Amino acid sequence: MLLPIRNSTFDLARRPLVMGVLNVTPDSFSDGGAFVAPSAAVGRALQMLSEGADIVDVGPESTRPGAAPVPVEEQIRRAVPVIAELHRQRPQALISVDTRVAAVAQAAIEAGACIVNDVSALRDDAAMAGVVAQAGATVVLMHMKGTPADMQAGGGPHYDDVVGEVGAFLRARAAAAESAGVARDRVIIDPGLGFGKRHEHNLTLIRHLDRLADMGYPVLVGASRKSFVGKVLGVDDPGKRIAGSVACALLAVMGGAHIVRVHDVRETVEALRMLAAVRGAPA
Ligand code: HH2
Repeated sequence: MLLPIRNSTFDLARRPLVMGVLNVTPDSFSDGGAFVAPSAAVGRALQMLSEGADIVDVGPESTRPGAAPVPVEEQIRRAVPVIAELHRQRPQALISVDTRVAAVAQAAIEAGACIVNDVSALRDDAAMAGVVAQAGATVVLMHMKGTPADMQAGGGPHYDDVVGEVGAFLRARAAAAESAGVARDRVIIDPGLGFGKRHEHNLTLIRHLDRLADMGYPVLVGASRKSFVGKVLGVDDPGKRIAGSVACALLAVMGGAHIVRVHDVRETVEALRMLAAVRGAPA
């Protein structure tokens, strides 16, 4: 499967891509506060690129369960200097912005971002699809049931067939993006692990990822350090969920995922290189 991003085309059948998480927030669930200073954030981005990240995903708003929305100006103030400086130092690097707000996406694109990672799948801001289409940006459409404020209330929502329902939602959101002018080949879909899902739903989605991969869009999976990993392992500290997270990234790629969104880039890249070697890919 081919994925154009900016002026390059990536052959996702040849190699999955690794998206490194860079949260420029004070309150993200696993790395909140660590990269609020722009220089620390740019340093972390450069480190992730040197460890083999293909994309750096800059997030100015935590979407952890219960998180409150962050005002637009504050999101721009957090993200734009980091994106601009990273783009200045590494003009070829693929930078994504993790936002649900069109004005933030627009400012990020002007600063050098080429991917909009919208966990609301273009639903929260009516202007978002137009911003993506106009810029020719690539967009990540993620499934979420509810909002970050309420999605895990009572342990999470009910599904009769979680894979089928997530797939139908993503198909509808991809159609909406395309009718707003986003090119079909610039759309990436994501089951949204941890976003309005009970424990078993997250595991079921990873087990049946092939059904989402069969939809014909590149599939991105973000399992990294999430609570369901901690729950399986009995590990409360998100920073100590690395092995479980790497296992999920491998399982996701083996199940058909094309892009994995991770905090622990070096470990994930090494695991994926082992997978490629065993599968017989050229070194
Ligand atoms: N997960 C998080 C944030 N953004 N975007 C996509 N496309 N897929 C995901 O699974 C996803 C995402 C949550 O993780 P993190 O960014 O580490 O935490 P926080 O939202 O607290 O900043």
